[in-house]
Amino acid sequence: MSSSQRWIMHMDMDAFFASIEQLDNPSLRGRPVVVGGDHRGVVSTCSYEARRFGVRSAMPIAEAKRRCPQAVYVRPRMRRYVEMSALVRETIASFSPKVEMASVDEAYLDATGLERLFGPVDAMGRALKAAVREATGGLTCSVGIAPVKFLAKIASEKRKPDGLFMLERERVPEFLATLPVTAVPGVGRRFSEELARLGVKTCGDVSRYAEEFWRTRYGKAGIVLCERARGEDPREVMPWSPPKSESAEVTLDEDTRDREFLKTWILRHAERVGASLRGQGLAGRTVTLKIKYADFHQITRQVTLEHRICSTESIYETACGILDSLELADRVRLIGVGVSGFEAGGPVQLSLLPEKEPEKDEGRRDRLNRAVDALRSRYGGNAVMRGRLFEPRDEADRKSADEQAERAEARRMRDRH
Ligand code: TTP
Ligand code: MG
Repeated sequence: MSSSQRWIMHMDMDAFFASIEQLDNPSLRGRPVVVGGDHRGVVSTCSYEARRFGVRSAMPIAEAKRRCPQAVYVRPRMRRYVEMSALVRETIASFSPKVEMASVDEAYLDATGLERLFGPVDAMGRALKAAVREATGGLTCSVGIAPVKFLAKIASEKRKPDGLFMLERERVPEFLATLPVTAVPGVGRRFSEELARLGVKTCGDVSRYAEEFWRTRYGKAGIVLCERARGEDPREVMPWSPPKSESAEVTLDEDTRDREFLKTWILRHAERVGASLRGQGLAGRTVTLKIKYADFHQITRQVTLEHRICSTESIYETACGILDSLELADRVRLIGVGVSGFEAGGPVQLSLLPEKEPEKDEGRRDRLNRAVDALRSRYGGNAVMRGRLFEPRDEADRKSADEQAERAEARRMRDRH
């Protein structure tokens, strides 16, 4: 067997939130534990002990209580889970130069050509499982190994919990022959119903129709289905690498010296840059204002803050501060705002920052901003307009904003999945 065979490893933590609760509170170990019951009133996840009673993720808590009244019901502690997620990421990073965290509790690793370091790829899988268990103080994960990404993910489900399943290249055809099309990423309920009407239930069934049929009938989705059904998945493991900066700029329709007007653009830029940073879990210390005058002369001015920011308000305030300190030499033709100076070595988890005042404040703004981001991604870019730029004034307002932010956080975790 050639050592250059491509191997993709997928690891997924077992009952992630619930296992952390059991780890942190030994009295919960071996017992049915259900995590959830926030405002949405649904199960986030539950321990394998609770799954025996038919409790599942996304089930209403009330239904879970009917099925398993004896379970211990706990509220999610997102901050702790994110912290654990970062620890898992650091641990598995030592196994391959190409690691892609695909959600809070799962990752792909490119395991190609690493035999000299770890031995055969299944031994590497076992070593990774042991490393995760040790680093976390006892959490287990399941590992799937296959020649391509989507098969590796399916493989990691096969022996859950605490399992390892390896799908060798030679066995891929027989594996696909009986694999339900619903297991292929991108085949949702509607598509699978249509496929069922065509008599296509398994990946093996897909080849009953020519590729041309799939292409003309379903376009891109049809081609992808054909590829996956043949065991092909060209997607690479995409290691995350941070951008150096995030910025937005605009060339104005008419040159202007109107500072208030320029500030409306700063706000829009702050909104865009902030949303992008938050989406990537980034925050930066340096804010840059770029201005091009009517005569095309261009200047940039930077401010470096003591703490990292990513909220729209903080970016806006800082960039406006720079503008206020500027003597405008001419009418302005272009205005841009950028944020840089991200912490080296990976995404910043604002929720994990020590609660120093400025960053704590930034944390609250961040949560508020995320609520807005979530609404936008759900209802479109213009669905939420900022009626006011700063925090809610009184306590009641603040509470509801915090609640909203928490809800968005939960949705974000779910959507990522
Ligand atoms: P999963 O990996 O889907 O579930 P799990 O780790 O709890 O269990 P398994 O052993 O089957 O992998 O999701 C990871 C975490 O994401 C999970 O612990 C809680 C959270 N989550 C939700 O909050 N809502 C959901 O609907 C799902 C599916 C997950
Ligand atoms: Mg999991």
